[in-house]
Amino acid sequence: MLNDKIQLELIKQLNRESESSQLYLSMAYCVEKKGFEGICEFLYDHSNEERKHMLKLIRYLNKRGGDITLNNIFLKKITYGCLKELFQILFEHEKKISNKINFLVELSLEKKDYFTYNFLQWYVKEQIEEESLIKRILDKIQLIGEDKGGLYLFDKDMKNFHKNKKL
Ligand code: OFO
Repeated sequence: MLNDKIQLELIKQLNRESESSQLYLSMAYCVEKKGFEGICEFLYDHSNEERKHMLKLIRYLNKRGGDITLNNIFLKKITYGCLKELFQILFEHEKKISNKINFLVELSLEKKDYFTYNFLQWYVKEQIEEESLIKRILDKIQLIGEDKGGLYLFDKDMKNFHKNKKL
C-alpha cells in the first residue's frame, strides 16, 4: 500500500504531466496556424509524449492500489511573441518538472518506498533528455535569430525530427 503523502504527490505529478501535454498542444496548433509545419509536428508529438508520462503514473498508482483524481485543467492563455519565447517558456516548464521529480525521488527515499524510488528513475532519465532537447532547440533558434531562410530550414529539419529523433 502506498504511503498517503507519496500517493498525493504522485497524483499532483500526473496532473502536471497532463498540464504539460495541454501546454505543448496549445502551442502546436498556434504554431501550425503560423505555417511552421515541422515545429508544430514536434510539438504535437511531444504533447503525446507528455500524455504517456501521465498514463505511466496512473497505471503505477493503480498497481499500488492508489486512488486517482484528475484535475480539470484550465490552461491559462500563454502569450509569446516569437519562437524563441515559446521555447524559453517550454524550457522553464521542463526545469520546473525536473525539480518536482527530484522532490518525489527525495520523498520516496525519506518514506523508504523503494518501489516508487525505482519507478521514478525512468522520469529522472526522461527529464535529463527533455531538458537537453528543449535547450538544444532554443540554442538553435537563438543562433538563427531573425533570419527567415534559417527559420524555414530549421522548420524543415523539425518536420523530420519525430521520424529520426535526432537534432
Ligand atoms: Fe516534459 O516531461 Fe513529462 O515528465
